[in-house]
Amino acid sequence: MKTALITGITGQDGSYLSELLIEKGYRVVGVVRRSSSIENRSRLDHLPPETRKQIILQYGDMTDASSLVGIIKKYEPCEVYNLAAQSHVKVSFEQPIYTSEVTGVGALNMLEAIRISDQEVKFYQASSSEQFGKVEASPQNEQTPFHPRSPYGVSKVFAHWITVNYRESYGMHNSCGILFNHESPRRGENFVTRKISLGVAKIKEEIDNKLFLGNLDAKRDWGFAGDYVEAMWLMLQQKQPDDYVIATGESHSVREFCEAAFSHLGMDWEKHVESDQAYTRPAEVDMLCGDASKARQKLGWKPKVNFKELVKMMVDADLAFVKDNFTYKHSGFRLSKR
Ligand code: NAP
Ligand code: G4F
Repeated sequence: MKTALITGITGQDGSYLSELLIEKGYRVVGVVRRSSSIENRSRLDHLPPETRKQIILQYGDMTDASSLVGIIKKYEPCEVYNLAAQSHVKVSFEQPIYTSEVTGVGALNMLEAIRISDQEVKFYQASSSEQFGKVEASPQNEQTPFHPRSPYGVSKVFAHWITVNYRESYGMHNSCGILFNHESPRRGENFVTRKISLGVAKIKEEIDNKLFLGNLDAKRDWGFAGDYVEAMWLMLQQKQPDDYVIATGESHSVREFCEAAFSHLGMDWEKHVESDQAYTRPAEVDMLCGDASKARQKLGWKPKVNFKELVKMMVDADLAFVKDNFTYKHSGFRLSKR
């Protein structure tokens, strides 16, 4: 049985990738951080017991190189997917050094752990469209120069180039997936799409009345996370390692996402959305749109879920979530069940 190691297994992508790899017959080892609560396993909670048996959770941290060395030695994975990161762009302005240690140097810690193990490992690095930042061409492809706009983006550029450097220097099978924004009902609640879908559901159920957002003009190329983890796996099945842009090729503004989400539940977004400077960033990425032709040609990958379907999927899931988790009290307040 093949063993795959996933860092960031408790995150959005980690959970979808685990399911995919288990379906394909892998034993999955996931790196988890020690936390005082077990809440951060919630994205794996829905897995049936027989699937859970194929997942081993092992304590470790991207900033603790010795833990990564120990994990590679102990489990001898043939594929390593490095998804762990402090992945929130705005938070990276508040914690720039921490972000660079986890998101940037963390990747190098893993590459070193693999290099000194002398094992044959295929490595996937979760690169990001944030690396394009203040875009120098549109749509962005593998040749577009990087111009990151945040400590997160800069850290990802470091992780990307060190991955390429270890490929060129040591002949390692390292591939970078430059993934554009991808979302799902499992998206963290402080990313804009999920913030909107959850906000819409709470407003529909009269738990809230307003949704406060930052820059509505920003445009993103949004796809579905379940489609994108398939591309990660495909990259590691290639004979030659390489770097690929993964995107839908369609770009929509935050405003358009709001319009689509509110109108799906028969509401007018303009009555509920208000602007709040607290959610803007010191430097913004105005517009991202990816060209995934190389992935289509070489990996045979293309997205299956379009923008409208994604919005509907997220809003429907959050409406069910809100109905399940919030209850009406006769006093007139609605209280969270949790
Ligand atoms: P996510 O939901 O924020 O998950 C991040 C994961 O990293 C979590 O499992 C988290 O663990 C883990 N982590 C954070 N700090 C760590 C540390 N010091 N040591 C070990 N693990 C740590 O992110 P995602 O959306 O799934 O994205 C996966 C990867 O793709 C990230 O690297 C992200 O930067 C990158 N990416 C994402 C997108 C996107 O649109 N989603 C696009 C391009 C690239 P806890 O649960 O303990 O916090
Ligand atoms: O949802 P976001 O926070 O995602 P962002 O910054 O594009 O980063 C995500 O995608 C990257 C891929 O390009 C990943 F690498 C990264 O890890 C992460 O997953 O914000 C999207 C846009 C931004 O322009 C932001 O300014 O939405 C705008 N926005 C407007 N109001 C908001 C809000 N973003 C957040 N999080 N919260 C708001 O209230």
